[in-house]
Amino acid sequence: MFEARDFSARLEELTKAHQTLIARPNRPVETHNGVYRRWAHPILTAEHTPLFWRYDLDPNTNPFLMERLGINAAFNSGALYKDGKFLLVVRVEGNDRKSFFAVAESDTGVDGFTFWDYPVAMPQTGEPDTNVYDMRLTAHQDGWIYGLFCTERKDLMQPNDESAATAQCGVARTKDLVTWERLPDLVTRSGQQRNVVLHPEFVDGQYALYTRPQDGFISVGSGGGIGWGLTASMNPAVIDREIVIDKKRYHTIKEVKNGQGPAPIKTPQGWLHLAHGVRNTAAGLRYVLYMFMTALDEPWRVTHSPSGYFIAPEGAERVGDVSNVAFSNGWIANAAGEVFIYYASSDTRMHVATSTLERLIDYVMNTPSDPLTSAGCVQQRSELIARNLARK
Ligand code: M1P
Repeated sequence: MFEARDFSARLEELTKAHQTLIARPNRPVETHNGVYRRWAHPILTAEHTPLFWRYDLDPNTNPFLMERLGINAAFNSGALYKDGKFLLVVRVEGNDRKSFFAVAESDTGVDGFTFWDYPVAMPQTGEPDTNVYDMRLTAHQDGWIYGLFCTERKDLMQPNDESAATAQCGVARTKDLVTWERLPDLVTRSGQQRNVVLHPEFVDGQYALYTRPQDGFISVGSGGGIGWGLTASMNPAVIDREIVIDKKRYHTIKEVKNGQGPAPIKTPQGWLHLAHGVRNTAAGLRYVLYMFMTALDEPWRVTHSPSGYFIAPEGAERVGDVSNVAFSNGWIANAAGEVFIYYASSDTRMHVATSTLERLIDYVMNTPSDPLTSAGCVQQRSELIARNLARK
């Protein structure tokens, strides 16, 4: 049964627990692989959302202080550093399964993330969104901050299947993450789109987008791979020609599908990319993160492609609403060359891992690529072993 507590005592208890959670200092995990360090605590969870989003705090209408509008998850966040704050545009999902965007800010980038009072009121197009998620933020050369996200609607071609959906790329822009101007959805020749990301600079005087063409909602079919296309305007954004620059490939971490993560980071050596790759297993799909680099003057041309995954779900990260998923659509590189990699685990919570540009460039440029066969991998590893043993 319930403990006999009055409304105000229970509210005080809830408030204290919430404040303690938000104020909990984070710390880097001791062991690391030299490439990045994970931090011990998730930086955002459903429990981090304000109590006043979830509870009716009026004792007259909610005498039992019940949670009225529960939050199920906080994950897949876009990221931006602005005016001295680390800002995440978080995919928050209610118990009703609908996602929405909400901004959380932190002074440190690794802890203290606090949600702004109100979620983002995203304007609609003529075809309202049923569900929106996974915003990629790009501070573009044109002066706007763009948010590209997935807009999901019922698939009207399959009227008898209530689970049939279509995915397209929604486009919005802002100067402050508070007021958003909604632009028309991206138009491409592909049936559906998800994981679309705006490149931060003009290319040949045009806006450049990383795309993820797909035939179906979950299955990419003959599509898949990270695509690339140019559009003269973002209002509307129309891509006539889409090329695949990073293909899905048999018996790799991206054999089923892949998708660009956040917008790439410019470095003197090339554009650093973070992406997710998906493979099939007897237990379902497994999502991991991987990196690659493209040429500075030709951001569509892959120059370096380290083998295997960069981050895979580990320990408690492996379990959640959609288990065995690591997903990232946000990272921040600061002026000191530190990189904050924001990733979600199992469609449930947000984490941070930190590295430096120097280390990530070294990782991407000097990690050998995937030999694609067991024999090739044995040879590659044996060469490493031989070099190391020769040093003894
Ligand atoms: O459930 C795992 C991920 O599935 C989708 O990613 P993709 O389009 O690559 O399959 C997205 O719905 C993403 O939000 C989710 O984390």
